[in-house]
Formats: sequence, structure tokens, C-alpha cells
Amino acid sequence: MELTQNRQVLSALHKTAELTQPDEIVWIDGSEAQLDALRALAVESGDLIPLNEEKLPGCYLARSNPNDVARVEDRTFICSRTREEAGPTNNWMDPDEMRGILHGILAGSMRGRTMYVIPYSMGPVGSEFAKYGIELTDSVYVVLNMAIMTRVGKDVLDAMGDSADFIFGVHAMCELDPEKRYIVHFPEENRIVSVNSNYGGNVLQGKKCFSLRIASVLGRNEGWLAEHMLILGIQNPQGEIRYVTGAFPSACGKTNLAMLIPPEGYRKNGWKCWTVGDDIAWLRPGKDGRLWAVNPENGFFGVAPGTSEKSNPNALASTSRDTIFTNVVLNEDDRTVWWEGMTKTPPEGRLVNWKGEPWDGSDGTKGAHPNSRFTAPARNCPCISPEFESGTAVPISAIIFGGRRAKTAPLVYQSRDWAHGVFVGATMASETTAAAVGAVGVVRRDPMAMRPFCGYNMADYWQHWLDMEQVLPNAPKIFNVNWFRTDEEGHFLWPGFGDNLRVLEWILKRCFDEADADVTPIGFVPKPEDINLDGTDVTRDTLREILSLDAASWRENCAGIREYFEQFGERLPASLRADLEALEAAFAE
Ligand code: OXD
Ligand code: MN
Repeated sequence: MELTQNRQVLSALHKTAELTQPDEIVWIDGSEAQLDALRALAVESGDLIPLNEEKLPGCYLARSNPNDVARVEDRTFICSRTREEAGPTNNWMDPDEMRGILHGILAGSMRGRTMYVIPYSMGPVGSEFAKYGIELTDSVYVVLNMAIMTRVGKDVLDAMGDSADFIFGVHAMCELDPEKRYIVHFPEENRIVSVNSNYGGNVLQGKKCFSLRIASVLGRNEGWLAEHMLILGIQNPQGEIRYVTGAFPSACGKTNLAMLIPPEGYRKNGWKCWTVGDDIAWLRPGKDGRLWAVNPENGFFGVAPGTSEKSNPNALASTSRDTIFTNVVLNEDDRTVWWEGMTKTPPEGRLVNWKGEPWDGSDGTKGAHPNSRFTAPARNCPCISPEFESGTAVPISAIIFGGRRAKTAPLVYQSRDWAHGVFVGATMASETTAAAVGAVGVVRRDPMAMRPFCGYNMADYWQHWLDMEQVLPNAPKIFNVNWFRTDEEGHFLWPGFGDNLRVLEWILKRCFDEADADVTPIGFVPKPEDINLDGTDVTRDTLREILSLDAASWRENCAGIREYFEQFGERLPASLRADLEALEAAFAE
């Protein structure tokens, strides 16, 4: 039975069914009974392996096709009307040409299969900030993951009513053929198509496809920002909670910062941190001229390896129930899971690696895929903010950009003003780690951590950021952090993790005019005495070193920025060009 009378939804659905020819169409109503039945179906088909009901209640393990384990940026397309609208950092194809290719792939692709209709909401259903989507998929795995990551079901359709204001998406697994894998966005039509993949970042369309690529375009048209950012509430001993957002490229500890546990001394004094979001923030100007943030998601799609009781106990606790693990190690003896970094050594027992093969780690291979994931409900997180479910946004005091730089960026600095903050975000970069294939220490430019997620020309996106200042008389202050400065031997100089709160404390003091700073060519840098080091073994001299600027590194950085900016030609906003020139002049030999 159709769960809505919405003509646009029905017409798009019928057209897709005619093309893909599923045997059956099932509407996802959001009931536990239906989700339970789908879990049972997935267990029966072997798509999900049920885990230990006592130790991991409601949890399942999934294994993906080994050729389908990550986002595929080279097969992700922004099919705007013109190539210029997509810009030099996106793959583009003429929308008609792409439609033709997809038509060929989708034709008859669901024959013998069931097509699930997932009505989903990004943001609490009915809240002023919510936006709605429909994803048609032939994957039960996608249904069950979307039911964790978003709000799904009939109440979404009821909230949509007759409105044509929704994002429509189709996902077909097809043969999981990497050569025919396409993740496609049609921003002018609010449409998404993913084919030949079943990996979360490609096919859980509410996440990167809708909430970042399509939403970034909606944000430009409607006057707001869709960002690849965590949202964190920091409660001080006076009980005031101040909120920050943070954008970091991968492998920079974004989820750890989103779930930060204050150092012991801070905890004793009454500091607490609250997670509002770990990956995506929708940011809108409020009537008060401040910037207000919501997390449109309902769960965490986190990288498992490295998550431990030590590195991120809140993330680990989030996975203790009702979680789907993908591509981790299974312990067949007690049907629990494991991944590299959870404990120093693998547990005792009959272990099976992410490919389903017997494994004990003795051959030097990894048991879990480096990009293995947990899909966990946000409500499981011990430090989830009460604002998460409230459907109201939180006011942002500071926007924090960051990256992994061994030498260049100091521990923290503040931009001179909003426009300079946009320059700081636009020139974000991170050095590659051994965790990814390829050379180590190579600088990769990732503006606002949005390089793979901006749904239009990056230069226009920067201009949109610059324009936002007009509607933000009380704009957040913009900062850059770098937890990864090293000494000559490559040892980290800053302890990171919970101690990062010491830096956040300075950031918030700056936002409320409670701390001084040194004026430098890159912006405001803390006075070494203004960062609280009590309870760490970091010395003032070390701190002085992490706050220092090395002119040669900055000259090299400027050259990298200039080269990166060149690809945007005349579209590059003038203020970014001017900020670069000023920086070059300041560090000229
Ligand atoms: C993610 C990503 O999965 O940024 O969040 O790739
Ligand atoms: Mn992300």
C-alpha cells in the first residue's frame, strides 16, 4: 500500500519502478516491527550476522564486497548544467549524457529484487530545520543503515504532505561492478543516483550526497551553509554551554574532538563536553545575527580502527547496542567484534577477518579493513547533547578549521576577521599519513574539509562564505588548530585528545574578549602564558615552540596555496587573492 498521496513522490517512484522493474515495492514505515522483519530477512540471506545478544544487544556484522569498501571520488559526479558550475575540483558530465548512462545501468536492474521506499528526514521530523528525502533502494543493508543515520518512516511523509520540496534518490546495487559505479548528483533537479556500490558513503544518500553535496547548493541558494563539521558544546564551571564547530580532513581526530572528555583537572572543576554532531553541520544565520547550527543526522558512521576505551570511550560506548558493524573482525567463539587499535593485540578465540577468512594476525595482514565502520545511533552516545533531539539549533561562538601539519601551522591561531577566516578555511591542508596509500607527508589541500563534498564551484562557495558576513553581525570567530606539530625527531609536541580542551578554552576566551593574543602575519596567536598547562607535562618552552612560526615553511605553504588557487582563475574571490598576497609579502625573504 502506498503511504502517501504526494503526487511528485508517486510519479518519481512509478517512473523508477517502470525502469528498474522490481518484483515488489515495500514502503518503509519506520515501525520497529518492520525493521525487525528486515533484520531477520538480512540474517536469513547472510547479509547480516547477528552478534552476541548479551554483550552487543541488537548488533550485527556486515561484510561488503572487497571491491566496495570506501567512497569513490573518481566516480562521484556533480552534473550541473555546465562544467563551470561544478568547478575544477568536481567530476562533471553533461546531465543528459549522464542520464543516458544511468538509464542503461538502471534498466531492469531490480528484476527479481525488492525496491524499498525510504522516506527520510535530515533533522528531527517536523522541526523548522528538517529537510526531507526519498531514497529508493534494492538493499536491505541500506534501509537498516538509513534507519540509524536518519529519521525514517511514515511520519516523514506526513510532514512532507503534498510538497515537492524533497530530494529524490535512487540506489541500485546492480552487480557491484566498479567500472559501472557512479555516484551522481543533479543539483538543479534535487536528484541523486548511486549504482553498483553498497558502501555507506556512496549509498546512504542522506549523508554526503544530500546533507553536503546537494545541501551545499541549497545553502547557497537559500542563504545558509552545509558543512563537513562536528558540533561540540563546552560547559564551563559556571554551567554556561558554548558551542563550536570544527572542520578537519580525515585522519585528524574529528570524531575524537566531537566526543572530547575533559582532562581530569578540568572535570573536577566542573567542565563537561556535549556532542551535538560528529560529521555534518547545517549553519543558518539567526535573527540575532549569530550563526546557529543543527546536526541533520541521527547516528554516527564512524571509522572503527583506532577507536578504543582510551582514544574515544564515548564512541566505543555508542557502539554497545543497536549498531551495524561493517568489515570488522568477528570472534566466532563469543560473536563479538574487534578491530586494530581496539586493544593492543587481538582477542583469544576463532577469529575471522573482514573478508570472512580465518585470521589470527600472525601473517601481518589487518583483520579489519582500515575503513571498516560502525553505524551507531546518536542516542547511544553518553555525552550526546540534550539539544541534539530538541529540534532547535545551537548558537556557534567559534568555527575551528584544522589539519595535520608537522611544521607550518601553530597549535592555534585566530583569523583577523571573518573574510580572513574564510581565507584560513580555503587554504586548509593536511599532510598524508601512513594510514592511507601513497606517499607520507604530502600536503593535500582540502578547503573547509569540503573538497569531496562541495556540490558546486569551490570558488563560488568561498564567495558564498564571504557573503554570509552581511547577515552575521554577530558572526562566530574563526580559528585554525594543529594538534600535530612535531620536533626534529618527528615526535608529537602536543598531547592532543582531552588536552585539546586547553586550546578550546583559549578559543572561547577569545570569543568573549577574555584573553589577549600576539598579532602575527597569520592572525592572532596565543601568548604562551595564556594556555593552561596545569596537569600536563608540556613545558612553556615546548608550548612556545608549537606556537612559533617558521618563515621557510610558510613560504612553501604560500607557494602551495598560489598553485592551488590558480585553477579557479578569475572566479577566485578578490579578498582571498589579497590575503594570499599579504601573507607572501609578510614572509618574503
Ligand atoms: C566520512 C568521510 O565517512 O568524511 O565521514 O569520509
Ligand atoms: Mn565525514
